[in-house]
Formats: sequence, structure tokens, C-alpha cells
Amino acid sequence: MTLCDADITPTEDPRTGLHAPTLRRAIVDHLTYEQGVLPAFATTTDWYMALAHAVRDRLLHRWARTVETYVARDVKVVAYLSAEFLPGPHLGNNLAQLGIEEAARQAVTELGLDLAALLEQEEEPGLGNGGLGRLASCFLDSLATLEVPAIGYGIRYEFGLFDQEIRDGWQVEVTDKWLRDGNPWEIARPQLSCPVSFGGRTESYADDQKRYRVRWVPERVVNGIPYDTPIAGYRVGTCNTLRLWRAEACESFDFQAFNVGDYYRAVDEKIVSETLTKVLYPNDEPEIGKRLRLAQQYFFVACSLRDMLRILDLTGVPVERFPEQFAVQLNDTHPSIAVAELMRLLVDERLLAWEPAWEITQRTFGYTNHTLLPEALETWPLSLFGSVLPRHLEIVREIDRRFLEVVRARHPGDTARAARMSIVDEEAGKRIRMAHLACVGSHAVNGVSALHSDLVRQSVLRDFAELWPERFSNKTNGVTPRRFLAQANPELSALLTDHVGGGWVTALDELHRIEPLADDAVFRRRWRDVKRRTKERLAAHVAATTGVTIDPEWLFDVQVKRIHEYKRQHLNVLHIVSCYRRLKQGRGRDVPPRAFVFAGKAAPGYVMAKLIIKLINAVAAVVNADPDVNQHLKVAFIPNFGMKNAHLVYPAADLSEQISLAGKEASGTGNMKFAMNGALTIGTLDGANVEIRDAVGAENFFLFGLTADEVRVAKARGYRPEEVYRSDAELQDTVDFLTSGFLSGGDRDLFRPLVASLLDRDEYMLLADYRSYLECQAAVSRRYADADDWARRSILNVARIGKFSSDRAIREYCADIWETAPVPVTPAAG
Ligand code: NBG
Repeated sequence: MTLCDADITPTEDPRTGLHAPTLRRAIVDHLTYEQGVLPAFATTTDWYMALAHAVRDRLLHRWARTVETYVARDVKVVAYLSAEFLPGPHLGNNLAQLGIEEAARQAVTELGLDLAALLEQEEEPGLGNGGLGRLASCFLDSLATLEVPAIGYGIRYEFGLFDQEIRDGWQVEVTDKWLRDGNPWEIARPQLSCPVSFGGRTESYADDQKRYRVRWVPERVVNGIPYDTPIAGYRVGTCNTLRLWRAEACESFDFQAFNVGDYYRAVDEKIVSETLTKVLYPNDEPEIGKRLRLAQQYFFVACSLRDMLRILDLTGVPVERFPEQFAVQLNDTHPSIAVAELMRLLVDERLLAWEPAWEITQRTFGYTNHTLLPEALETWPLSLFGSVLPRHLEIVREIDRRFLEVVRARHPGDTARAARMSIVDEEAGKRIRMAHLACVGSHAVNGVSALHSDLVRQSVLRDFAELWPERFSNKTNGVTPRRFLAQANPELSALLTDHVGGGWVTALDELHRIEPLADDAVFRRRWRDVKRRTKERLAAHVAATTGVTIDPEWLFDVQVKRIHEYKRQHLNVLHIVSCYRRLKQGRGRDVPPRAFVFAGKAAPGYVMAKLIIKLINAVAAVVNADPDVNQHLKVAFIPNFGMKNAHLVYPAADLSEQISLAGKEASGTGNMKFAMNGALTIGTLDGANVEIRDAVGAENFFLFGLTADEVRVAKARGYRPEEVYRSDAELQDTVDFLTSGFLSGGDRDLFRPLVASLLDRDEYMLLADYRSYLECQAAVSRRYADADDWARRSILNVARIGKFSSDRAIREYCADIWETAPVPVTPAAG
């Protein structure tokens, strides 16, 4: 391979040019001067790195213009604080945002390489558990695309969420070493490092004006090093920043200890400091390393707020104007210690009086609640909190004292209310309620779907909603159509663009213009052809990863999400087992054959969730091997669900399973990703399902199950699952089959804990919803039998899904909570 100067488009800068010859030259340059490898010896990883660096140059070009523009215009910046981000692979996304996929393809092809193979090289950053982390990344995409100044602040976990392997049907966790080959997308900025204190004690003193002051004398200090990843908007000049913090020991050695010869203690300190950002905690672990988790949260929040103050100082803006410069959003309670930390910075370090500091704090923060599950609402034992953050404990107590004065003034004598609302739970062994801290310290509180926001107001935060009704609002989640439609489903995207132009990528509502085409037989034919191809792709992946062959002609019935009892993957299993039993009895052969596809991780310590995975695989093994049924039914569990295989899954689904018990799923976002790709939903009236059904039309949505109200009433009356079990012979037969030993090589005890949980308590009311679910599934089968009619409904789903773009969600946050506006960045020449 030779390169001569004639290969470069003469007017293009090799660092910024977007045409194939320039890109080609840039790739080879990076290979040689960054990787230090000759083309002849380069591995695919080397080429991937070289291409990534070439693309990153183009991003940094935009990034520099963006920073310049923001500084010159004195803009308000959204700071999105989130302990999790799930950006997914960057390369494909960045090529698309810059509009250079074709140029890149041409460039690498000319170098004798295959773009798809290079894309495949990327290790995805698994810095989140699921919906919450992915939402944060969808929001960053929309912020940049809408040209809103924003910084995402989070943690650079050295190990993201574990990789999942399936061995003998069980989940096995493997360390996620995503940084093994280096990360070409990030830039470390050690010069911007921030010191963060932990532990120790506080001392009071009088300052020169004899004012009472407190000083924190910490036990140890850790450094936070920021790593920046550019986040480009779609075909705009804006390129924002995702800034993730890594913990580093302040000194490599504790010289004091080193000098007295205690070498190992000196190294120990370094190890302890650097474990802070080692690993992401699974979100539904029953008991996690609490102390480390609190330390992680404080660590990234402290770094981020200090960083904002640094930016403020740099621009010469007085600290009183902090809320005009930054809108800080708390993504769930994980960063809610920020309320106390900002108070500490303002009062202890900037020497403001309490009242103005409090006003600044409240005007700065907004808080989004993402769950009603009591076990997921964060509280910290007071003693632990005080030992990690002694000064913050004092501040939280003072916030609480002042807050309770307000409550008591409003409701004199209502001591029960004051106790319920207090930030410090004086019962239950004294704990700090982080949701209360977030609520008291924010000017805006929101839920993530209409139903969930109502339930927030009626249940967990009811007293707060009564006190400050104006603070509460709903912001229904959304997902980015760039990644989840344009990139994940190029075939469908091309078809849509053919008919309505490409504007839908940034204005998803425009898809309503395909609605009339639902009645066009030729269009439906093309629609089905596209779906067929996406199903072939998924089938190939399923075969490669599980050995199970599924027929693209069949109905693809898909449930992918974290494995959790409330999400009820085992209700899906009950349906499959019932189908299996019917087939074995010679019934149910006249319905369209189905492939049931699952994927999702269980928290390593969540025994029941792991047993559900085993159950799915046990059913798969029996069903797939049984010639009596495997012409009608197949089951596959795709290992290691993440952003990469998600791109294959969403486009290929016919049926999207959104079957959580009503009132439990705050919103769901997978539901949106499926519908956006033309799947029909079978679901309960839970989370955003309610709004999706309203949008796509009740007749194009398969509804079943109790409503949230009915659940509440049934539980209040004393729900008895055994009675349901006894009253339904097929349910009985299905449930009994799980402990028959047939699924478990004769072991009748294996699935007994699962069955016992259903018969004893059935917390998530699977038995109550079983019959309704089966009837609804029968309706699905009848509908699918008419493939053309199914395609019509699929088209209508896509045509009417516009509301669920994260662009809409971000516009609402900007208008109602952040009070920020777009600041266009003039596209740089070059
Ligand atoms: C999750 C909810 C989902 C929701 C996402 C994003 C947490 C704590 N909550 O229903 O379970 O879609 O947040 O809002 O992860």
C-alpha cells in the first residue's frame, strides 16, 4: 500500500477533512505515529484504534469550537450528574453523527479492510446497569443534537458491569475489562484533577469577623482525574463533553510510612484510594459494599461540583450566580449528596451565610426519581454516613432542622408527618433518606412517565408533593432515534427516508407521514421484507451465540431487560410452558409458530433472578430438543445483553414483552425502542406502556393484566395466590410442571424456591395476571396469522412513536426545569 500526497484532497486538513482520501491518510498517519505500527504488521485492533483516533480528531475540532462558543457567549450549562452512563460503542455512532460513514467505508476498503470488522473491535463501555444509564446517554445525545450546552458527569469505572456467560444454563459473571486495549475516545486531563476528602472530624472556629465557622479535618484525600469523551450532536457543530472521574492516590507512596520502612502500608493507601472507581455496583444487589458505594457517590459529586466552580471562577462570574450558569440534574438519588456538598462548598469554603447558600443550592438542583421500589430507595446508616462524611452529616442535620421548622409551621402538632418527612429517619436504626435530601434541596422533582409521576406524588413523596405541589412534574422518558432507529436499523431507516425524507432523524414526529402508507399493499410488502432481513440477522446471532436455530418466518417474541422478579420474565416462562404442555397434549398446533427470545443480566447476588435465568435455559433445553414441539416453539437466551447485541435485537422483534406488574416499572425505555422499530407490544398498564398505547392506538397494542389501582386494592384485601392456583387447572398444571423434575434432570427441588415464592406470597402477582396474559397471547397469535394486517399495525406503531424521542424529553427538561436554550455552534471549516 502506498500513499502519496496526491491522495489527499488538496484543500482538506488531514486532521479535520471529511472526504475518503483524507480519512485514509489520517488513518495511516495514526497507525504509524500513534500506534507505532506499520500497515503490513497491523492487527485489526491497531486499525480500529487508528480509525478511532482519526474520527476523534474530527470530534475534537468541533469540541474546541463548542468550548470557544460557550465561553464567548456566557451560556448556561446543563450538568447531568449520573453514577451511570451506557454510551454503547462510539465509533459507529460518531461516524453517523458526523455523516461520514460512507467516506470511512471507502477509506478503509481502499486500505483492504472491512468497516464492519473494525466496528466489531470496539469494547463497549458498560458503565451502567440498564435503563437509567442508557437514559443518561440518550439525553447527552439529544442535548448535543439540540445544541444545548451540557456536561455529563460520572464515574470512570475501571470494570463496568460484569460480562455474562451462560454455563449449564446458569449465569456466570466475568470481569468486564473494557479498558484492556486502551480507550481511544477519552482524553485524560490530570491537570484538572480535584482533591476529595474523606473521614476524619470537624473543628469549629471563629473567623476574623468572629463568625462561627467549621473546618473539616479529613482522614484522607483522594485525587479525581477527569477523563473527557466528546459527545457529538447529529450533523451540528455542537460537541459536548462526558467527563468521568477516576480516583488516584494523592501520592504514590505515603512517604511518612515509606521513610520509617513500612513499605507495604504505604502501598496499601494507594490501593485503597484507587479501589474507589474500580467497579460499578449492580443496582439490585441485596447488600452491597455500602461504604465504598457511598464513597463513590461522594467522590464523583465532589469532583463535579468543584469542576463547575472552577469553570465559574475562570469566567469571573461570582458564586451567587451559580444557578444562572449551571442547571444540575440529579439522576436518581445516587448523586444526591451533591445538595450537602454544594452547601459545604458555599458555606465553609466560599464563606457564604447559610440562607443565600441554601437559595443557590435549591435553585441549582433538579431531581429525577426513577423507581418506587422500596428496596431501591437509598438510605444510609447515620453512623456510616458520619464516619465517611462527618461534615456532611452536620450539614444534613442543619438542613433537616430548618426544613422541619417549615413542616411544623405548616402542620402544627402533626408530629407523625414531621417524622415521615424528616431527612434523618430517627427510627429504623437512624438512617439518612437520600430521596428526602434530594427533594428538599431541589426546585424541581420529576418522575419518568405519567403514571409513575402520579404514583410518586401519591406514595413515596406524597408529603412533599402536598407541601410543594409546584415543584413536581412529569417528564416521560425518551430514547434517541439516532442510535435506536437510524443506526440499529439501517434497512428500515432507508425505507422511511425514501418516503418521508431524512428529517425524522431529528424530528421523529415526522414519521406520522408514513401513516397513510399503512394501507398501501406495496409498502407493506417492503416493510415485511425489511423485517425479514432484520430477523435473519438476529437469527444468525442467536445461532452463533446459543446454537439454537430460529426460523425468521416465525413470530419473534422478545423480552430483553434486566432480570428482576417485578419485570416478570417468569410470567413469560409460564406462558411458554403452557404452550409446551398444550402441544404435548396435541393442542395448539394451529397457531403461528413462535421463537421466544430472552436476554438480560441478573445482579450477581440476586438468587431468584439467577434462578429465573436457569429456568429459561432449562425450558429452552427441553423445548428445543423435543421433536413433538420444536416445529412450533423455540426458546433462546442470548448471553451478555448490552448495547452491541441490542442493536440486533430491537429491529428484529415482532412482539415486545413489557409485562411488569402494574405500578412497578417507572417507565421502561426498551418498550420505546421496540415500538420505534415496528414491534407490537404486549404489556400491562405500567410505566410508559400507558402512553405508548395511547399514542399507537389501543387496537395496535396487546393489553392485559391488573391496573396499578387494582393491584393496590387486591393487596389491601389480602391477595391469596394459592386460591388463584386452585381455581385454574391449566395454571396448576403449568406451575406443577416446574417442580416435576422434568426440566431439571429429575431434580424436583431446583425450581422449588421460585414456585414457593409464587404460591406463598406472589409479590408480583404473576398468578393473578396469568389467565389474562394467556388470553392476550392467544389474541396475538390470531393477529399474527394475518401477516399483512400485522405489518399494517407495525407501520402504525412506527408512525405514531414520535413522542418517545429523547429530543422531546430534553426539550421539556430545558423549558420546565433547566431554563436553558440552544446555543448553536458555527460549524468549523474543514
Ligand atoms: C429505572 C426504571 C425504568 C426506567 C429507567 C429510566 C432505575 C433506578 N430505574 O423503568 O426501573 O425506564 O430507570 O428512567 O434504574
